[in-house]
Amino acid sequence: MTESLSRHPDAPDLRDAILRHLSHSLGTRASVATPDDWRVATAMALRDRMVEPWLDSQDRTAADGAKQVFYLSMEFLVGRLMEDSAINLGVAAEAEAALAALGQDYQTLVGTEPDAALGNGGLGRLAACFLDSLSSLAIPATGYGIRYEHGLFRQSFDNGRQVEDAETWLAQRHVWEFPRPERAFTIGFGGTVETSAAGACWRPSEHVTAMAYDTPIIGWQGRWANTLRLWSAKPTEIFDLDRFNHGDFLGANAPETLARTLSRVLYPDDTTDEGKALRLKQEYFFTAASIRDIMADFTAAGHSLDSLPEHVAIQLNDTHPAIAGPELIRVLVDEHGLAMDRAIGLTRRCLGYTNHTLLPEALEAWGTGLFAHLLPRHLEIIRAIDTISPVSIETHGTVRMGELAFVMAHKVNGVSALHTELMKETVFAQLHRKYPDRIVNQTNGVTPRRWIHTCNPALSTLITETIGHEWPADLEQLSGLEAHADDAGFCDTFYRVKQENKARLGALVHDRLGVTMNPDAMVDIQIKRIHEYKRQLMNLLETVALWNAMRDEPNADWTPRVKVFGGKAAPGYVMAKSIIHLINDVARTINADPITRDWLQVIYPANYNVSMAEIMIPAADLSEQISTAGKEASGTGNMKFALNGALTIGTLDGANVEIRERVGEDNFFLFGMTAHEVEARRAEHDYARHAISASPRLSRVLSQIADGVFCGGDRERYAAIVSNMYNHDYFMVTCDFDDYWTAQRHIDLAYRDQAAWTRMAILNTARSGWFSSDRTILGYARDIWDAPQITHANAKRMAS
Ligand code: 26Q
Repeated sequence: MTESLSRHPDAPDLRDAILRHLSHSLGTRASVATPDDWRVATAMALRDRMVEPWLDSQDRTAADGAKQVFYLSMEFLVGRLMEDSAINLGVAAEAEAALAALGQDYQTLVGTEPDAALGNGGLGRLAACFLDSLSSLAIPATGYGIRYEHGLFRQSFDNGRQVEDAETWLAQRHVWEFPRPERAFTIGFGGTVETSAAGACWRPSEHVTAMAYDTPIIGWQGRWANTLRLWSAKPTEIFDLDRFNHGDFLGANAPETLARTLSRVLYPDDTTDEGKALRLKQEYFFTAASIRDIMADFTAAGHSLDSLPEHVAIQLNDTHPAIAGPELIRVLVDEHGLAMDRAIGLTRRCLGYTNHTLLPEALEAWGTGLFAHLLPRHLEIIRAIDTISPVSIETHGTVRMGELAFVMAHKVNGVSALHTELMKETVFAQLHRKYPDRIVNQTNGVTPRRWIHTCNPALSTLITETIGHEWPADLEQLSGLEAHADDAGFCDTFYRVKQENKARLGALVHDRLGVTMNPDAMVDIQIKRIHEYKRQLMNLLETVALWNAMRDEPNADWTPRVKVFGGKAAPGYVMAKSIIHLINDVARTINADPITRDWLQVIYPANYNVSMAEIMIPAADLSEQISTAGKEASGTGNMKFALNGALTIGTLDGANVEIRERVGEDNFFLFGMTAHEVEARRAEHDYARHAISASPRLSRVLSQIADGVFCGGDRERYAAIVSNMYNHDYFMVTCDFDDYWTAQRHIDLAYRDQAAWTRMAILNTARSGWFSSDRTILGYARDIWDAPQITHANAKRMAS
């Protein structure tokens, strides 16, 4: 076998590499290999192709002495890696042919890879898109996070109720990562601080080891690869032999137990802050390991400490790693002997902070007592920062992480234009007055490699045939499609691509739920975490109202629809779980109704995740982005839908505002109150009761739910939901309902003119190129990091 790693592989090269890995890495042969053996051998063959560009990228960065970006995030929701890797390496067709020659189906193998679900939702997926863009743009960067043994829980439905099970992505072999036992740091917790003339010295009482696992993140066309470095907790000592010898068998296991729990599981709450000690320990664990790692490389390079901000940009993905500020100060003061004020100044020039929410219940705060107990030296440092801060970080017995992150960062950014303006008006109003240049906007984006090219191959082919092959690296080129919006041949193919993608979703739905989707129906999708502010309930109430209308007039000419839902609720979020139960009850009732069966179906497959999104988004005609205005910081699913030619029904919230500006108001279905109108309405007495009595349609639906129409007459089951609508409709479902209904009926009419609809869909794709995460990352690099792009990266590799 003469396979060469330095030239572009053809199918026989990859076939040989797969066979070599089957035998030499997995100890088996083709005749007896299991499907998982084939998947792993293929992944290894692809991984081989990443190593050279990856090591070259590291060499280039070191040789240039270039500034590096360190992206600290509790979550990286990467999903599967096989297909994206093959595509970014430019070897997808070769891999498919190699496997075919071996009697294996590439798509089937791809589908058996477990999703790496190391995140809850938008924030984690954004981090994964950013990694892809940082590599595709050849910006030297490292993503730092936690190698959770168990990612986000697996969701199933038991009689319509959500059930959670532990997720086990590592149960199948995971070959994308390289364990680095030599990259390990001891992380302390608790203990005391000794202060002497020489300074302060923290003596922790507990220790764990943080060990690195590195995953290469290969960029578009395989020119550059950055590293995702995830920390796993290991015991500093296997067990306490002394305690064991004294008969304390359980106590002897204590170091092991602490270590195992630290990186065991991802917290499944995607907004509410529960203030759990283990969560704070996780935050400190991965942040401290990352800071130690950054400083180890920085000092090894021989730079002076004063030049730290010229070499290091650290981005905090929300406040979860906000302890990075005090930790870096601690290292500079206690370990390198810097004065406190100098350390604070240097640290601030390194740090940037991204805020992802304005919801008060989601702003992290920890009890001072817990902080003093776990991180006594950091509390002292925070008190020192407080002496120069215009607002108190420590107040009323809590340490507020938002204020800490703001004060310790030189730039603070929101994730959409509206969100950034609301940040200035609300949570950070006082700090913004004091530091008017600190808050900047960086509207989110998504990677076009995964979210068009990989997940929608038919659309990708059509785009390439129409405007050439450069768009995945320069997404604004999609505007070139606009010239074809009136070209009958192009429109016809665009329409057929959508129909094919609907058929692909139909197969998934049939497989999971046994329901046959009407191929002529409009596919209307809402996929995201279940939250009251995202208003899945409003969508469902409208679904019931539509069902009523159809049954009232069974001879009318209805526009057929499939309403698709997907998403998980935090296990402790009772109202969200009740909404899931209601969606499933309504789905069962409506799908069994012979009167409406040709017009209305409700589909809710369990365990929505990245891979399911990759099937659903390309199939959508209509994207539901219906949050209460002012509550959704940005949204990123909204962008994926628009890029894949779905029209949006949405409020003026988050990035919807910017999507509408770009695609044009005629190609976007707007409804609902604005953020300021919402605030004003909330001050009105009994606003929900007024809205309900003014809407016979809504009153009827709420009565049906109260009467137990969807659950065999059980009047108790949804009493809390109904009472909430009347008495505490904080998220204004009732007030926006009629406007939402009206917008939906406009959509019914619009969909009947397929040519006009397809034209609008094309304009959505053509005008959404700005929502590439490449544009977002270039914005961070320019406005926050001052980070370079290494141009002509590995040019010689490309030439060959
Ligand atoms: C905090 C404390 C304790 C336990 C969990 C958490 C926690 C975990 C995850 C808090 C928040 C999150 C995730 C938040 C999130 O995903 N926010 C979303 O971020 C997206 C990317 O910017 C935006 O598009 C969405 O609008 C925003 O909701």
